[in-house]
Formats: sequence, structure tokens, C-alpha cells
Amino acid sequence: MPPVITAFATSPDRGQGLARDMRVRWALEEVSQPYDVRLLSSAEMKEPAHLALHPFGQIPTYEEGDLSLFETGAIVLHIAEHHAGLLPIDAKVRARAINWMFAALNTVEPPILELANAMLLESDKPWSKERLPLVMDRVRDRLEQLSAHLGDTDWVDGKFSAGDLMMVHALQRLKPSGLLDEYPNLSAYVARGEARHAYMRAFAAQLEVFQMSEHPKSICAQLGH
Ligand code: GTB
Repeated sequence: MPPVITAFATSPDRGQGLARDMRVRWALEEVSQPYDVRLLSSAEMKEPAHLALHPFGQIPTYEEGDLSLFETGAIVLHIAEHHAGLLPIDAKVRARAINWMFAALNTVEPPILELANAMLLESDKPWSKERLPLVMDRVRDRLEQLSAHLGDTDWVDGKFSAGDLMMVHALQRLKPSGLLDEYPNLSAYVARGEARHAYMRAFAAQLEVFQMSEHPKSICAQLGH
């Protein structure tokens, strides 16, 4: 039985790949593992059946036999530890790749999420205009440092790893802000991630869910379902 992940039945980003099931889909594609998807409405995400899997009522979750996980970092790490392709074999290089997964989630992503919230949820507040430059500068600090580390290399530490997967996905959230464009090597880094075949397969699968929810009949006909 393939693992089952959960995802939005109606994607709030219209299938642009920003919802975090994308990380899990991408990881599974990188290691060539098939998976099933259970789509949830916003209401279903807060119902007891889903809360039993995810105490915070969010997506994605990951079910494999009697194992059930939530949190994309834990899910991607689990996948990477059980299938070749996302973590190096050498123990020290592997530890460094995991280090980069945590850096993506704990150091780079938080100011990015703060900015996304400031732009999406707080733009109508009277203090928003004054606060936004501060939030943007906090993101710039991190991007500056990451850009300096990356230099002209392709990935954060040698070969592509789960660390890059998490980092690229965290950075993608910056696209609407235009901040990524200030760092050409980071824009190129994100584009390199998006050009991977595994990424493209994962993106197409997530987009298909959105298209099905918008135009179920015509898409079914195109797909021959
Ligand atoms: N720390 C958790 C993890 O990494 O797994 C965070 C999971 C999470 O934020 N899930 C979001 C969710 O379920 C979806 S991905 N939200 C619903 C809720 O909390 O009720 C975050 C997300 C949402 C929307 C967009 N978007 O519209 O662009 C992008 C990303």
C-alpha cells in the first residue's frame, strides 16, 4: 500500500505549488515512491478524524501503514531516511544536509512567513505601511547571508539534498514580494529546484487538483478519466 498524504481540496494559491503538501510530493517524487492523496476541505481539516492525525488541523499529513506523521520537516526526513536519493550516505555529510533542512525551517522560513502574513493579512491595518519595511529587511538579512553562503554553487552543500528541497520551497513563498529578484543567485537556485523532473511531476499533480476543482468536467475529458 503506498503512503497516503493529505492536501487542500481547493488550493488557496490556485495550484502554484506553495501549499506544503508540495514538499512531501516533491520528496516522494525524488525517491520514486508512489503515493495516494486524500483531499480535505477547510472544514474537514478541523474535524476529529483529521485532528487525530494532525493536532493543529492542517495539511499535509503522511500515513504509512500504522505510522502517521505531520510537520513537513519530519515527513521529508522520514522519507529521506528510508529511501535513497535525498540524503548523502556519508554520516557527516548527511548530518550537514539535515542541518540545512532545519536551517530552512527554523532560520530562513520564519521571517518569510512573517512577511507573507504582513502582506496578506495585515495590509489593511493602519500600522501596516510603517511595519512592512522592517519585516522586509528581516527577510533581506537572511537572504543576504544565504546568498553569500551559496555563492556560485548549485546547492547549499554539495549535491542536491532534502536540505535544498526544504530551502527552495521556503524561498518560493517570497515570489510575490519581489525580494528574491534582489539576489540573482537565489533566484537561480529556486529555478534550479523547479527545473528538477521530480519537482515538475509534483507540481503537475498539485495543479491537477486545483484544475479539477475549478473545471472538473473539461479536465476529466482531457485526462481521459
Ligand atoms: N509547520 C507545518 C508544516 O510544515 O507541516 C505547517 C503546515 C501548514 O502551514 N499547513 C497549512 C494549512 O494547513 C497549508 S500550507 N493551513 C490551514 C490551516 O492552518 O487551517 C501553508 C500555505 C497556505 C496557503 C498558501 N497560499 O495560499 O499561498 C501557501 C502555503
